[in-house]
Amino acid sequence: MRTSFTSKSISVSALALTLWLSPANTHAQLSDEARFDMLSGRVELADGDEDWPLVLETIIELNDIERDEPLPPMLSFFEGKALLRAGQAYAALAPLADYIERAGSEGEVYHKALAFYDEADRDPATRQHRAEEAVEQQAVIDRRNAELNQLPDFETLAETGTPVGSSFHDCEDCPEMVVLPAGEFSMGSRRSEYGRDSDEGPVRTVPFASSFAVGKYEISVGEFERFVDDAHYRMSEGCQTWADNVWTDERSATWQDPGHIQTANHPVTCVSWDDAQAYVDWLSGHTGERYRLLSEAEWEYAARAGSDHAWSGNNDWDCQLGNVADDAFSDEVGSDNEDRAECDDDHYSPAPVGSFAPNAFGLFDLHGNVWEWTLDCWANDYRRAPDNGGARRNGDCTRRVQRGGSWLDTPQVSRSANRSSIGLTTKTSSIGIRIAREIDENIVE
Ligand SMILES: [Ca+2]
Ligand SMILES: [Ca+2]
Ligand SMILES: [Ca+2]
Repeated sequence: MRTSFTSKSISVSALALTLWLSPANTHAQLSDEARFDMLSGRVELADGDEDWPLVLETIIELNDIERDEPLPPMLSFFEGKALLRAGQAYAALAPLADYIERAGSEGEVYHKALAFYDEADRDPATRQHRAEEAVEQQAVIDRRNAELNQLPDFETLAETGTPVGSSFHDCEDCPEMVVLPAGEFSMGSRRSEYGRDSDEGPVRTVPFASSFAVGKYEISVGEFERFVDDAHYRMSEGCQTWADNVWTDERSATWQDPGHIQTANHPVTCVSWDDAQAYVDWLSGHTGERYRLLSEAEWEYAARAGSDHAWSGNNDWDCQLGNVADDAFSDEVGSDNEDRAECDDDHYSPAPVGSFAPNAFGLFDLHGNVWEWTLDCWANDYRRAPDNGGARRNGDCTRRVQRGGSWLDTPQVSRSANRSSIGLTTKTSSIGIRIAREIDENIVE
């Protein structure tokens, strides 16, 4: 049973109270650990006194102390209870859920936490909040559907003028595609680029003889769901998910439950290269068009969108460019990687697709959010790579190239030139899908 921290912390609480009541200048001299114990004791006493504002105020102070460990679960319990009693039922749900998940035993406090959670869940204010959220979400979906319904199919687009840069889709529920121009670009990075790895060279010119189309967004959970339902597609068990600062092989994790919060509009993750292949094969059959993953060269061409900078159009990262490990991420996981983005992009896990600015080709989320599978077999550099923009079929074909970095990688990892590889059958909560579609028709440039 865990009605207080530990017997040690009870005696510490008494000490803490003494210190707390002593002159204010004593506080400034306390070590972070002693201050933590003192404030923890204050929370416990304030809870006993039913002084909910003081509980909440003190937990904010505790959060400001720099420590390697997350706050003890018991503090989440006190926070949830205080919020509930202070009339903030909806806000109480998260800390109570955190306590229930991390409690580690099912003692008296655990059952109290369950009861508080139920109370907060049934509260009219929570219901009101949920109803408002549902209305907002529906409005986003309606707006998106209205946009999609106005998209032409490719033939109509090709008849009506200059399709390069325009969007189309091949069926009502099909992913939105953008026509990229034929052309050439310089693939790879210069030695002076910060964060560069030796596998990003030798730099070479890659031509694309004809236009092709690229998915405007990463494939979303909703789009993948249509495939799974229609094809009755079955996937292997498990996925590597990121929890408590480590990768865990989670048997119960799936693309529907990848260990982070998601809606139909979030990018699908926990999909293997084979799953991505199955998706494009299904979409090709469904539409009668040739859909596939991008080659690595096509991916970098799409990501650069005419730019030779580290990130499309920029040599300095800013948080408008995409969803990477940023201040929000560091706060959530309690880590402080010095290469993380020193700004707040507002997402510590994947963001709904299209939440950030598009690049000059009108494509979203090439930098960060989720990694994207490409067709190519892995090789350590570009020697012996195809010179026509196609996919590499020599090298280690048990591994495929992934591009673009993700929500838990640094901005350097999301650079246009960065490369990485991952086993064909591996699924992680940081890798997803972007698709290409071949175009046979003559394009008006
Ligand atoms: Ca982020
Ligand atoms: Ca991405
Ligand atoms: Ca790399």
